[in-house]
Amino acid sequence: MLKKPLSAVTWLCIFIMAFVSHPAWLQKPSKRKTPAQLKAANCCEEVKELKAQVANLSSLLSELNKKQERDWVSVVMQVMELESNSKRMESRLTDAESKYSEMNNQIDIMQLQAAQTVTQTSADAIYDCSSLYQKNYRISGVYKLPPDDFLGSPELEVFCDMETSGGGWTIIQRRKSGLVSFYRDWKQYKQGFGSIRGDFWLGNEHIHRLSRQPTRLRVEMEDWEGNLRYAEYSHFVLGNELNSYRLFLGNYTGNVGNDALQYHNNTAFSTKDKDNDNCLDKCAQLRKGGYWYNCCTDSNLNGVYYRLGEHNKHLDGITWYGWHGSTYSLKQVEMKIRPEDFKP
Ligand SMILES: [Ca+2]
Repeated sequence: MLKKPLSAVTWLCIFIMAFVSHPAWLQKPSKRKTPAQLKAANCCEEVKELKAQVANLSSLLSELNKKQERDWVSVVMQVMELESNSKRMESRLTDAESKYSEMNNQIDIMQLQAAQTVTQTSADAIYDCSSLYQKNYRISGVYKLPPDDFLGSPELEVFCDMETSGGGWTIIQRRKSGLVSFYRDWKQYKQGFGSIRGDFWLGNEHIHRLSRQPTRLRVEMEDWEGNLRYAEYSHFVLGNELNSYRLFLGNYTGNVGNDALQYHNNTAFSTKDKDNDNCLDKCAQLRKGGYWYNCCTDSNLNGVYYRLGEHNKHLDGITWYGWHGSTYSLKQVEMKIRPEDFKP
């Protein structure tokens, strides 16, 4: 009887059994490695490991860089936000300041109206030299103006010119002896200084108060040859301290050649410690006075008093460019004011 050939399934089983018990039969026979080859293989492993570490570090570094960049952008954004906030605050402050100044002006006007009411109802109200003149005080000299509750003004000593061009003038500035320095600071110009019978500045606060009613300004000058000239201006106003005692002038009339005050119109007051001029220079320090310096002068009535012989050598003297030029310092000056509607 013929032996039954083994079925395919049986062969497969034998093959699997053999593979499970001797798996090495299927693998390639391993070659024997030399020591050099082993060393190279180890080295290769180390290089691979190092490369992996380097790659790790690089990615860490790039992550850090990105984070730093993000932080930096956030800091810049914060700074920009702070800057815009501070600009907003600044503009709000400017708004508040201008509103305050406006309110102040309105209060000034109300006070002036109240004062005028008092003047109309009280025959005794004395406001300035012109009111003294109307009460028949006709001699030029020193007078005491009583304090005024409505104006909030203290008792004030003034020098009245009751003769020139009809009289009634309150003198706000005089230069004639050269004994008083006019190179003063803001506070001194605000309050006034000097001697009422000699050289003096009445004080920006007083001049501001006196010019709240429609006022005229008259400037009288004398040179070292004895010539007399004058300049007169309608609508003279001195702003309040918030407006840096800014000067406003109307039309010029007079006989002093060219008008040398118009250049200073609509200009703030400057002193050696407060530079409000329209110049990079500090005009008050260059011209050694307190004045409505523009950039810098066409006149310098509060400049240095120079005596004969020295009077035509300096730029910081008491000058009026329209008459004797920029280096001629005058012998005498008087600035005086009175109400626009004054009638002698
Ligand atoms: Ca300046």
